[in-house]
Amino acid sequence: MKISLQTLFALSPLAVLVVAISACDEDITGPFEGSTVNLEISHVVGTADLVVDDVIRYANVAGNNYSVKDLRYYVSNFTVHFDDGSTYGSSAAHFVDARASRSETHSIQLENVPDGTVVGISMVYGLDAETNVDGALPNTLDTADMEWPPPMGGGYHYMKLEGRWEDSGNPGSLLGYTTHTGARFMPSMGDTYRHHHFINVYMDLVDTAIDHGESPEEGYEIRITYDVNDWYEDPVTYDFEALPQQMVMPLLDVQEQLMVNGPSCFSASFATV
Ligand SMILES: [Cu+2]
Repeated sequence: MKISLQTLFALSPLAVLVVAISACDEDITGPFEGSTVNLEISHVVGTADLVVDDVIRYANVAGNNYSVKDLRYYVSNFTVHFDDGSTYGSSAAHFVDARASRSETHSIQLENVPDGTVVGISMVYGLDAETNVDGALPNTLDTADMEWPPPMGGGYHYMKLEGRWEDSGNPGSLLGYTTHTGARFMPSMGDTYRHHHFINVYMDLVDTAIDHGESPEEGYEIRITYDVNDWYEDPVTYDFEALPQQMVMPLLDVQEQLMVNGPSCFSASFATV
């Protein structure tokens, strides 16, 4: 859906929202100029680096052998947590494509982070309710590809994870899977409200001081490791063979299962570079 800016301003609550989103880098300002923290995401499957292609390289805890030929997603609302309980963050949403050829999407900068002792970082995997609105994200090819069908509620996919898997009952035969997550609102299926399936993720960090004053030339980096295999375990075992279909967008129980498994996909460590 395309809306002109003028139309948006006519719908003023929505306009305020969109302006807030497009100005996310400015939404936390002040006279203090803190440190820039680079968030660097690396994608792995267990102990192996993720290779995005159509080769069956991986196995999950249910015993499904699978490939990952596509992994694209949004992360948003990065927030740094300090030892005194204070937080600092940005509501910005970031598109990530796990392919090595799109590694520029694997680095996210958090600007003006104040001094303090950092004990954790949190984020939303996907988009929160305010951001997951048609037209809210910049109009790019990546964005267009992530749109969620209007008959299923509109907005955007949080994740497109696709590949093929080996059917154990039929060795050698490969079937496709499309693990797409997002918010569902389908009155025809009985929905009386929008089912938001975004995931709140909190990653512990070993206490690390950010000190802008003493080492302004130093860059701080938080390395986030995203293990794709953890979608399939902890706490719920996810088995391709047990699913009624691999296109899981309309399946509330599968979306909810992915929601509870998602947080364990992520861990973080601090580095000074
Ligand atoms: Cu989809």
